[in-house]
This record gives sequence, structure tokens and C-alpha cells, in this order.
Amino acid sequence: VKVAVEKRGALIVLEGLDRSGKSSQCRALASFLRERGESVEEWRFPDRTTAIGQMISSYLSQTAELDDSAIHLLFAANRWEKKSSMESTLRNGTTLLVDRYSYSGVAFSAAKGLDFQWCSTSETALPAADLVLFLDIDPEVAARRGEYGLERYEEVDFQRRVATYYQAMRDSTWQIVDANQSVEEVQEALREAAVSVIQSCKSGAELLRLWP
Ligand code: 2DT
Ligand code: MG
Repeated sequence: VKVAVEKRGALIVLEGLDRSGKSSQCRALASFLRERGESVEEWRFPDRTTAIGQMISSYLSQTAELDDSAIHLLFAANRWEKKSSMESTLRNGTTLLVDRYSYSGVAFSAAKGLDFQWCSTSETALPAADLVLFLDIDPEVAARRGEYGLERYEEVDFQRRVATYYQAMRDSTWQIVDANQSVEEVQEALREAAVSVIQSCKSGAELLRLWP
């Protein structure tokens, strides 16, 4: 029996500590893919443009205090409010390049001491990334890359704990890229992995769900 193959876009997530280079690599990767004729949208979480996103933004800029579990759930809700739009974009054949996703959600909250398993539950059944591009950088090196801003979490000891939880989430969809390399070398590694996963999604790879 022949089944119609759906040519969907790929869900590609960039993850890594603060100052690992995610945002600029994401931008460069998007232009590269567009030049190859791919349909690509760049997203980021938190999406600070929504009502929930504005609450998160005040929390991050330290103008609001919130219970750790409450802010965790707001970060998750900020993904849930985009779920149907994420899915329809992918089904329309557009690839999403997402700067941070559920992996940040779990790693940062667990690093505060919240239960890892509990943190994962709020992500259950969201679309899983087809590819997680993890920009691997030593927290000390990241801190030296530029002034950490005044945002919450931008502190070396905390980032080191975040890194251990990222490590615990690695699976076969993760590609670990050494972010100590030059900008060009990092970009090269990202391009190869992205092109290959976009191809397999066009060939009908199923969209999976977090976290089985
Ligand atoms: P940016 O610096 O990338 O704007 O991120 N964070 C992010 C969480 O704690 N939980 C989440 O679910 C997400 C997506 C990571 C702002 C900070 O928010 C953290 C850094
Ligand atoms: Mg930041």
C-alpha cells in the first residue's frame, strides 16, 4: 500500500548556554538555507511578544519576582500557546529554526533545584525537535565573551549547573557542536546537520513528541 508522503519542514532547535553564539549562528543558518531555496522561519523562546511572554520578560529583567514553579509553567505555556502555529507551519513545508525550546525550559528550571522529571512533564506532547544543535561552550569561556547582561541566570556557577542538565537530555537527535571553534567552523557544522535533517523531513520522517 502506498501512503502519501507528507513533505513537512524540519523543527531545528539551537540550544546552549548564554553567550554560546546561538542567536547569530541561527541568523546565519537561516540566510544560508534561504539561499538554497528552503522556506525557513526564525523563532525564539521565550517569545516575549505575547501576554505570557511579557510576564516572562519582566521576570528575566528582574522587575518581577515569581515562584520558581510558576515561572517554569509560564515558560512552558509560552510554548503551548505557539503549538498549533508551530505544527501548521511545519506541515506547510516550512522549516523552523528555533533559538531555545523545551530543553532550555528543563535545564534552567532543574538548575534552580526543581525536580527534573516534574520539569519535563509540562513539555509532554509538544513537538520534539528533529535536530537539536547544541553549541557546546565552557561556561568560563562564555562569560569572558562579553559582559553578561543584567538578566537573571547570566552567572557562571548557575550556567555550569544548567550545562549538567543539558547533558542529561542528550539523545540521538542532538548534534554537539564545539562552540570554541571560529564562527565559520561552527556555522559549517550547523549547515551540514541542518541540510541533512531537512532532507529526511521532506522524505517523510514523522514528527515526534516530547518526551516519551
Ligand atoms: P534568551 O537570553 O535566549 O532570551 O533567554 N529560559 C528560556 C528558561 O529558563 N526557560 C525556558 O523555557 C526558556 C525558553 C534561558 C532568556 C533566559 O530564559 C531562560 C535564558
Ligand atoms: Mg540571555
